[in-house]
Amino acid sequence: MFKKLAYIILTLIPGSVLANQPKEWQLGFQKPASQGMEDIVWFHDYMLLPIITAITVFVLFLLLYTCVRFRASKNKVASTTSHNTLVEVLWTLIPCLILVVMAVPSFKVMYSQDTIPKADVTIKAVGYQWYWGYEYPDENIIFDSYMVDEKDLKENQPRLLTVDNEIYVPVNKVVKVMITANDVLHAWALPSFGVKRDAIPGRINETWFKADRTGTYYGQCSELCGIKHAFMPITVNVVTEEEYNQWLDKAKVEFAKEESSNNIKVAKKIKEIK
Ligand SMILES: [Cu+2]
Repeated sequence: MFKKLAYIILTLIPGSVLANQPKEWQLGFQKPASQGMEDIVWFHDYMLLPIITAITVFVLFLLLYTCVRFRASKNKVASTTSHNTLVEVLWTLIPCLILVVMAVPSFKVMYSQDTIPKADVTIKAVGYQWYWGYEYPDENIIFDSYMVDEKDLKENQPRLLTVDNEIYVPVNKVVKVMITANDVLHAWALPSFGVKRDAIPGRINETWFKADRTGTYYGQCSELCGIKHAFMPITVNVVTEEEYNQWLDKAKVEFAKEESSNNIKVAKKIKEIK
């Protein structure tokens, strides 16, 4: 009964509310779709936010208390006290302890982001001014991914986030992303997976995610990279293993590395010249 009701309510809510993309007047994060992002959300909601709120309220209370208690009309002769050992030790020690308490779960999250498990799928993402190039090195697939112009959008395709060639990954599999750039700094970021890494020319950064539900996920370049920085979105389709294999079969033909890879073209040219 409850499940049925929940389903009816869910179908009544417009798609945009449930979609994995930013929405108008959004507060907080996008809905997590990986353990990594769930850890980040937990850390933010149950560690950072309560501590920040408590400190802010406490400082505000101290300020107001001082303003009222020591106002000029009630406190004609000001105190000349300039030191108090106990208070000084406390206001050094307590913040230290708060930082230590925060550091423990923070390091845990950072460590899990940094340790890449054995990858099921490896993707190489290359930032260009202004689009992303993708490569599946194990599958000999290579293609470019450009933003779709507003006038060419189909129904339900979000503005500034839709691309012509999306990446496909299987659900519940470890996806390793190797990130680099070809011209200037870019950053490959996907909020629902809790992933953001700089794309640096001449260097490869690695990150990983394991999407735990299917769907279309949107991200953007997150490092100011020039005039069209805002127009190089990232679209990831998380699909079932079966659908992924179907896509692979299609992509191996459509995006075969031999035809589009510059290196191979150059190698062919050199052979011809010889
Ligand atoms: Cu960029």
